[in-house]
Amino acid sequence: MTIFLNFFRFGHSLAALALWVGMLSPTQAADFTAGSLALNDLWVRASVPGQTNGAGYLQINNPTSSTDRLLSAQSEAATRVELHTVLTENGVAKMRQVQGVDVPANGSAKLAPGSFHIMFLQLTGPFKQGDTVPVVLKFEKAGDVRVNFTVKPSTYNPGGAAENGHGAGMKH
Ligand SMILES: [Cu+2]
Repeated sequence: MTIFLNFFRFGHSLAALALWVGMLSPTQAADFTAGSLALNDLWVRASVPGQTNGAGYLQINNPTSSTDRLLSAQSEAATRVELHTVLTENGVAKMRQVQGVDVPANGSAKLAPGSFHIMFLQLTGPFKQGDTVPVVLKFEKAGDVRVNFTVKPSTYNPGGAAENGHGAGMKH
């Protein structure tokens, strides 16, 4: 913050600040960026035979002092794309559509198995391991950003946690 304060103290314009931030961006190791948001570890599981839906996950880091919000996602890989979370009711995990996923200021949002995810409904073709799935993510403040989700093996489970099958079984 000291550097930011110095910028204002020395009377640089907002445009100069924007340019300075823009020059810094390439040094960030994010897979993708949306404005100041860093998007990392974007993945889906490879489809298993008969599977018609898929779920996408990613990590969103927000280094700014204002909250942002993931509002929606679009992709040619599915007939419809929704934002979902997983709620447990009477011991049964069920997916529910949500209107957005908050990305707190100076914080992060993680879309991960068993929680928030991008739901790909009625895939136009199976997700194949090693392929990428192009998606446009829409943020309230950072705007639209085109990203690619990497297709991991159908058994991929980075959290290692027991999960209530997100593949063919879970009902919408
Ligand atoms: Cu879902």
